[in-house]
Amino acid sequence: MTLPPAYGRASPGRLRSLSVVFPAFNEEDNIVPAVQAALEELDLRGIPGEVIVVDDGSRDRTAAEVAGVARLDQRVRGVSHADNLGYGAALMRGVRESRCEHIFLTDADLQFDVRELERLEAYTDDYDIIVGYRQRRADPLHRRVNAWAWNALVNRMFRLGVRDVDCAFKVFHRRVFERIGVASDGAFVNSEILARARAAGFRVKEVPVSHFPRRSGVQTGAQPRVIGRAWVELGSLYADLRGLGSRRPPSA
Ligand SMILES: Nc1nc2c(ncn2[C@@H]2O[C@H](COP(=O)(O)OP(=O)(O)O)[C@@H](O)[C@H]2O)c(=O)[nH]1
Ligand SMILES: [Mg+2]
Repeated sequence: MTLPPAYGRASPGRLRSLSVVFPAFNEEDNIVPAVQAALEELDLRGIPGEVIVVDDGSRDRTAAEVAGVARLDQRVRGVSHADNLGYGAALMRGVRESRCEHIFLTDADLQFDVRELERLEAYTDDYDIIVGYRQRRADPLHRRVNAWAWNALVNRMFRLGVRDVDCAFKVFHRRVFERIGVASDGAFVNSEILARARAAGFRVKEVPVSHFPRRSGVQTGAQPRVIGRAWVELGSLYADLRGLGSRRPPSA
């Protein structure tokens, strides 16, 4: 499938084509409803597009479930990592696989309502990046407190200027990823993308979105392994942006 960038309606604030990217780790109960909701949204709004699921070494039936829906709808594509490489690695794999003019990065765990894409779409003509922020975050108190501190820290260190860095409801024009390179394989990826995009001068708009409790599957965002990796990647980016890094900056 090749989608010409100018395909579809030309009215202002409308998506001409959209790649929906779901990173998924052990989401066998959530992934099919998540993909179906995305397809319905594309259909309802008449947006040509594709849905890409990056199964990041899941040990459950996630990949098989995706293969099932992909057989029924050719807009759906599943790619799998043999091992669990991390949230950032999966997200960026999805970006590399994507072919549409805009890229919608969201989660596969049904904690967001894909129908609220319309709120972000309204700004796609005037901004390169539109990010959601969770009006009322449906996570346990300790997660909300940690997230508040983390947001304050990364905003200050990298001048991100967004109130909910890790809100998994973001639309990017693909020119952003053609310009910036991203090195983080873990959960720090959201901060890195925004820091590099801001530094490159891309325009960012924030929009409120709803958030719902996870009904099935296990939340991994607060595991010590995930948090430890985010701290290491934060240090790498800081060193890189200050020109102290021993590693080469990533290429786009
Ligand atoms: N690719 C990848 N995705 C993950 C990993 N851990 C979680 N995810 C996905 O990332 C999204 C958010 O994960 P979740 O555990 O709910 O994080 P939280 O909402 O921040 O607590 C879901 O779509 C998960 O399937 C991982 O190790 N690799
Ligand atoms: Mg979640």
